[in-house]
Amino acid sequence: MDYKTIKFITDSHIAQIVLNRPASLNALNRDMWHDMLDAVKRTAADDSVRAVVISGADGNFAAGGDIADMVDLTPLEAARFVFHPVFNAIEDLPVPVIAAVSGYALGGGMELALACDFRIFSETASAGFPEINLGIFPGAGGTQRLPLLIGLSRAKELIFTGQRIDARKALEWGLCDRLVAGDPLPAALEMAANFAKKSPVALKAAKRVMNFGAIRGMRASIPFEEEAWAGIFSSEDQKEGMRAFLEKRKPAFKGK
Ligand code: CO8
Repeated sequence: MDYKTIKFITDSHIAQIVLNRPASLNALNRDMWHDMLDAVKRTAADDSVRAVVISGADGNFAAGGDIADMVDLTPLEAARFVFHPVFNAIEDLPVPVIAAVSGYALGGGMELALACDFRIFSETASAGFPEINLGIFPGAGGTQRLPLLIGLSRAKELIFTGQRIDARKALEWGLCDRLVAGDPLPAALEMAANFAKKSPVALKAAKRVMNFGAIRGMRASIPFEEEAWAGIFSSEDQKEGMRAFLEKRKPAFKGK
């Protein structure tokens, strides 16, 4: 099946999802929400798939949620835009999921990578959560998954400052598992092919059991995150932060 915003390929027991909106650095928009959820559901229903690789077209993973799509959302609309159903479905896939990250992995893009089991970065990748500079904060599981992965204070530092970190620091901090020179896709496919040789029964059981323990606390907190994240769309700061980005100027936040 052809999708508008992603490429979806299944071959030799490996499903590949390629984010494909290169003109906006693969920013995640509403169409991508639907395309990804459909591809993930098909993957979950396909017993021949033994591993999944997610990457981005044209040298970037994803520069975040699509700001043009979000700027005028009301809190109710923001609650529907948020990508929990897609990212939770990725995390719940019974088989291993590997993010091959090159270029930018920012905001919702990095949150997508966090929902995967593994993250392989190119040496030139750049990661972070710049939402604070837009008058919002990560709203697609990032406030919960990031501390689980790198610890609470480093997670707060990334989210409170909005700074971008390079791939070496991402490796040092545990945000990525491996660095490769050049395109990380071949290394991710090789890892996936190795998983595909293992017993699918044992591997699926191991993932299910390990995720169950790790995510129970996080899942209980996501509705709270969603309420707070959607609520911020009633603030002037959110409108100002996003409009300033789209108008290519610095935001002037008023705390309202
Ligand atoms: N949304 C929409 N468009 C974007 C985005 C984005 N997140 N990122 C880049 N683009 C567009 C630019 O507007 C530009 O379009 P145009 O050519 O029409 O002007 C094009 O992509 C290329 O970008 P730049 O010209 O800015 O490229 P640079 O190389 O100069 O800069 C950057 C690259 C540094 C990545 C810069 O584009 C940038 O800062 N982008 C925004 C990053 C950001 O703030 N991301 C967080 C977004 S908010 C978020 O992710 C929260 C979502 C939580 C819920 C939803 C989950 C998915």
